Amino acid sequence: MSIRFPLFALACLSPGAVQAATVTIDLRGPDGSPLADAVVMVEVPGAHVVQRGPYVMEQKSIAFQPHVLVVPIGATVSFPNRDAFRHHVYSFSKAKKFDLKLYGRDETRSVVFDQAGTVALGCNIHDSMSGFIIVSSTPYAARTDKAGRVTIAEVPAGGARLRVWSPAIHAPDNMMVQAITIAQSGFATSIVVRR
Ligand SMILES: [Cu+2]
Repeated sequence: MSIRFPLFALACLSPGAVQAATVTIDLRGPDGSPLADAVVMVEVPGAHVVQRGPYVMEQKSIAFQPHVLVVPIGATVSFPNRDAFRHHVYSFSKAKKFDLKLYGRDETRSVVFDQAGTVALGCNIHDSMSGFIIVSSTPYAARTDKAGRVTIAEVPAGGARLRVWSPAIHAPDNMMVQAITIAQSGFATSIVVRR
């Protein structure tokens, strides 16, 4: 699934306006298989996030769904419980610490994520429950699909910083960072995550 954020600057088509390009990234794991549920963020100077909620992280069938959710910084995320029993959702992550004490079926709680970074979710009752909320400071952010691919449209051409997050990336914060240059014709690359 790719999430696309329109760029308001596109409305300005005067000469000298920044061209918008499409960024396509193919991610593969160390064994060569497609890396799904990774998050690609393209940081562009001066770009501001846009809130396009609602952002929802369900507890369903004793799992967080989706497993990985990308939200812009400042987003309010709701955590509805769709199971017939209670969950107790928490995070100890630096980007957001919170604790949603036991609540039952079709009840919900919400949390505002006001700091960029990775928020690992857990449930106090069900140790097997694991999920992630990636809080992005750039509007050009999306999750890789089952084919390990992400396509982000309307990114301003020019210098940018590419961030890739996946638990499969063995680096601080599971994050790979590299400088890229986005041509007006677009930017596409394949990245193999090393062990
Ligand atoms: Cu639970």
